[in-house]
Amino acid sequence: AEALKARDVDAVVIGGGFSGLYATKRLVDIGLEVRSFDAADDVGGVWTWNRYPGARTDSLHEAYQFSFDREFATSWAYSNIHPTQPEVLAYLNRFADHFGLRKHYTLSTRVESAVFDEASARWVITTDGGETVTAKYFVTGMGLVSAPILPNVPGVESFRGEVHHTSRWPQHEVDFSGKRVAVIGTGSSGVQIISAIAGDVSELTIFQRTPNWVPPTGHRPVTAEERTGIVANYDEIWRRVRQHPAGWPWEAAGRLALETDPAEREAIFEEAWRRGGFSMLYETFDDLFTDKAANDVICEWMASKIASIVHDPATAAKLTPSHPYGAKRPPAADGYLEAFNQEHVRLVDIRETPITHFTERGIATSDGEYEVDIIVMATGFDAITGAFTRMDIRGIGGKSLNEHWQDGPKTYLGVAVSGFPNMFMVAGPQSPFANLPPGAQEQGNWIADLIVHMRQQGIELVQTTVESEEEWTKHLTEVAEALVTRYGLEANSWFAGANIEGKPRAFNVYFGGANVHADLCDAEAADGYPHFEKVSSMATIS
Ligand code: NA7
Repeated sequence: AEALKARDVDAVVIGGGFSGLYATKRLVDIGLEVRSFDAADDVGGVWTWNRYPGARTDSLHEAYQFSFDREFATSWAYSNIHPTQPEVLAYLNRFADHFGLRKHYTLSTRVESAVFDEASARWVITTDGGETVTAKYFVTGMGLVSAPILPNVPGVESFRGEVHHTSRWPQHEVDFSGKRVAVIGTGSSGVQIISAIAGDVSELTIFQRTPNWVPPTGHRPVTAEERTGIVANYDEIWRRVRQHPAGWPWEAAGRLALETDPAEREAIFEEAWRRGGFSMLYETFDDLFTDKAANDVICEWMASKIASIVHDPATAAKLTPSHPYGAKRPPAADGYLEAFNQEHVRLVDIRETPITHFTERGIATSDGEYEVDIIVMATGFDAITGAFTRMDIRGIGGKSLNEHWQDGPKTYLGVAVSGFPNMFMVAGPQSPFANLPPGAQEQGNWIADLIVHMRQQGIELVQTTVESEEEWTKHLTEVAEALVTRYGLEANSWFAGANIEGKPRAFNVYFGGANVHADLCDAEAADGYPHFEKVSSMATIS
């Protein structure tokens, strides 16, 4: 069947997760011939890779899906309020099946390069399967966190036990029972797997570089009433999602921490902590991002919570972050802090005692060797830009995207890049940090609408302008610097490219709100795409 797939198509899409699947669907809907690729052996995007114990989204069940097809969206429901990895993967598979998307995909195939050929005004895409495909439109949906990184210390190949990166988890179950296990990294993946396996292992050693604020998830089954509510309140849920800065089905809290009486504040924090997940950040007070003093109040409260849960004061102190809440992507996990009260769980602060190298038996730090059977790398990703910079993408004049982004990404609205005509990104660099599926749907629709517009107007190519890119990058940077997200630079946040030595320090995501971004995208379309140059043939583009 593969051999029958066309080598010259209207559009190539990279990615089989939320972004790529939806873009594929929309482009097929408007009548394009589409070839889509994914390196994984099945559709599902990051959810095919992140199979580690405890993996789940922090997004809420009713909004962690697409809304465009009411019947499809209400024909089933997730079973837990924060859907688990197997359920999200099942949803994406069902989505691909229901809309007949699989036939467009070439799986287990990594796109290695995408080069714009000026003579033919087409994108030339080559894969690690040795195939070359040409297309008029090139659309990426490669994921924000899909290019994994390992610690920058030597010797991992000499370790005799098992090593797994959370996002390259094996298909088979890893048996942790009775094993001595090391987990490196305490981001979202680290805290999830630590909570999930702490009770099974004989020894658990956690290597922490930067502590995180980790509220519980409030994980529980979706109630029968909530299930009915998804159908009954469908329009209201999605109206809220569209209007919320992070794409949650929530309203603003409508109150400020600094204007609330301390006793009432405590009660609000306590209740949000009980509800778990992003409630602490988005359902308590509206000034946490904008006002460092307000953020200090919630951090102080969470610090006392850590001290009340973790028995050993020295461990509690090490687990307490110094950065504002929201300056790094905040994780959530149930029983994470409690795990440190177990005799067999210990915390190694690698700022005090850095990892020097891996050994045959385990991990060596400046303070000695830790012998283990399994090492879990929960060390994260070359986030946001890594999927792009690990490929060879070239636009007009052979200019490489890597070069264009050497000081950090530059895009217009996170969707388009100057000098890279007819290339569109879903959830690309500089797009909003928010609940992903609704954003992927917005952007997929927007791209399809633009292509329809091009066809109606006889436009062959569009590219955004250098000025538009500068304008968006400037605005995005000003927003990030006005909020507590500015502390992300010091806190190793991948929001700011600061989790990797040598990576350009630049804000990679938009913190001005998914709602604001969607409004800007809508206006851009309504105004006839003023931030784009439109050409009817290659001769007029420069
Ligand atoms: P994250 O959030 O980037 O977390 C990675 C963790 O690994 C974090 O604690 C890092 O410390 C730590 N890390 C990274 N490099 C090293 C080295 N060299 N040595 C020790 N520790 C290291 O990735 P996740 O997979 O947890 O989550 C990614 C996103 O996926 C998540 O936010 C959700 O949106 C879904 P650091 O904080 O950088 O000092």
